[in-house]
Amino acid sequence: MKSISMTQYLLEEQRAGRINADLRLLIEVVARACKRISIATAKGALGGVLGSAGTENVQGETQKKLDVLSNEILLEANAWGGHLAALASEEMDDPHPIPDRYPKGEYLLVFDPLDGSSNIDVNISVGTIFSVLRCPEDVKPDEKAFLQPGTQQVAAGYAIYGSSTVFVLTLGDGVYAFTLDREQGSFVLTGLRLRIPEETAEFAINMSNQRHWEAPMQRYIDELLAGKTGPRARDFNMRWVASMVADVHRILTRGGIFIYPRDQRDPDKPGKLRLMYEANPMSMIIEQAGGASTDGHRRIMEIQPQKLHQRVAVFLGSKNEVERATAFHDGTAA
Ligand code: AHM
Ligand code: MG
Repeated sequence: MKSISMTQYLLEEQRAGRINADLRLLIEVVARACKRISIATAKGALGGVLGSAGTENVQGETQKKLDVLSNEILLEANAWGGHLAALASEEMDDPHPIPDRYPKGEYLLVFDPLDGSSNIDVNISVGTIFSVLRCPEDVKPDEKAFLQPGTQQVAAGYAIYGSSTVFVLTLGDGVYAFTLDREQGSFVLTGLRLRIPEETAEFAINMSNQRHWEAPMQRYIDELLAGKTGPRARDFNMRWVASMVADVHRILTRGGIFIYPRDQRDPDKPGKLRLMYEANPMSMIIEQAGGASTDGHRRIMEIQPQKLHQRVAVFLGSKNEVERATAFHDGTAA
């Protein structure tokens, strides 16, 4: 079978009138940046990219060298194309305007440049997550312009830097996967209209936080752990990579449920993951593949963001299991 490159796939989407030239360029530029991040990640110790950068981001997390480098790669790649009004990132306090010397476009790009940073130094999969929004007309591209619910995303995707590098994309009509051919240097279409099985017997959660969870969450997981002799009458398997991209990629491939629940450690942090550049893009991908995504109460993509770096509880994956877990929280306050 003749292989189809991402460039060809995007050009065909443009010819069919499903995307415009600017959105095509935007996706190509993000994919090119991901290729550079993939190369830097794969060099590991030889590239001098491991370890801490000695700085903190707006969330008070210590930045790794590769967090900082990946952020710079994405900023630099996207500055000059004329397709963006502004960018925002997990690693920057405020949105980053396009420099005055370059033309501005109609799109906003928001990303987590290197998700799963705690896995960089131990050679476990990490990734880049991104979301594309339209900048409202005649509006300054400041933080307010970004505060749109996930249903407004025009595209979303991630790149996983694992044993192979895979770029997963949705333009709002199905989910497509492209594997990086390292010899050719290009992304090749390897997954068409991916679908997540509705039923699953696999869950992903950081069990070490169990004592901090709310009661409905504790009950739901207790039932899974009870296995064959419990109320669910079957055994469940558990996986937790601690890289959201890797856990989501597994779920996209063979099903499962991923949960990072709200907990009682810090009342200012309803969950760990960030709405705009982790939960929303992953929710769009999961829903486009036939899965579901909630915060335990409502559909994540319908949440009106109040802040760029807002956190949210995340339940996503196989539809029936996400609905069951969400039902445990019905009637309890969000
Ligand atoms: P990061 O963006 O700083 O890397 O944090 C997000 C990551 C997710 O990829 C992952 O699901 C989660 O944090 C793991 O958290 P924990 O270490 O609490 O299990
Ligand atoms: Mg992250």
